[in-house]
Amino acid sequence: MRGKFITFEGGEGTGKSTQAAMLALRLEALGLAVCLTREPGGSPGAEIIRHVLLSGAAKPFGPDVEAMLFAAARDDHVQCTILPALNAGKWVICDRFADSTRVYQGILGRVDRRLIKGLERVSIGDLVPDLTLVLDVPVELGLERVKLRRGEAKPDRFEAENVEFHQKLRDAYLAIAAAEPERCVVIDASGPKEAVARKIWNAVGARLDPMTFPVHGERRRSEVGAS
Ligand code: Z5A
Repeated sequence: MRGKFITFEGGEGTGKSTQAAMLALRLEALGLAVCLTREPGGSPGAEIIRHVLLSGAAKPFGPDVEAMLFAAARDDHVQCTILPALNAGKWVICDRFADSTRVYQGILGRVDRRLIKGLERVSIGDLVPDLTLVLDVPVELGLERVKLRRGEAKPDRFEAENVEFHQKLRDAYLAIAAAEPERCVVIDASGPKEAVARKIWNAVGARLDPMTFPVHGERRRSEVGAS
């Protein structure tokens, strides 16, 4: 049986990586096979492109070229990591996916919608997440978390943008979620990590019902009822 595909989306510091890892552990505790991955990256070729993008080396070429590079990375990631895992029955949890290109390059970078759509068609084809969790926090809170995490290190290419940029990001994610309610659930991620994880678990349970997914082993039963 093909696995399920869950993506995490949202602005900076909303807790995507933290929550993706927590969800992966929780699903594994049910006895499910999980592939935890991220974008840009998630496969050897895509990790090389990640370095080019996040270092800012591609910025001088403009948002069209950055969008093409994100799509090239995604194509490699989908072919080498995501599809093989789904076909092997694994639950794939991906920290950012195609919505990030729609928002960062399409809406913020003003890349033509037709180019974004065309790149999506070639990089993901008909692969649509079964569930997209859009983590939402006020911009100031997200930036504060990122600043705390960074310490003395330099902000990366996208962290360095101003507050107005991050507010537009937040609005764009909420607009995508409103337009595709069958795929997306908005999670208020401003509370403590465990409280956010509970909301996510409830959303995953309501949409994908992992308890009923066929698995072998005893660990799954021991988790039933835990919240
Ligand atoms: N990008 C793009 O432009 N186009 C694309 O198509 C794709 C990506 C796929 C990838 O950066 C960059 O690429 C990204 C968009 C762009 N822009 N930036 N910058 P990345 O992979 O390095 O990082 P990110 O995806 O942007 O993640 P993030 O926003 O920096 O963080 P996060 O994953 O949302 O949060 P976190 O790392 O889980 O948590 C941040 C800190 O907050 C950390 O210290 C946690 O311990 C803490 N945290 C988390 N949750 C909580 C709660 N609930 N309370 C308190 N503290 C918390």
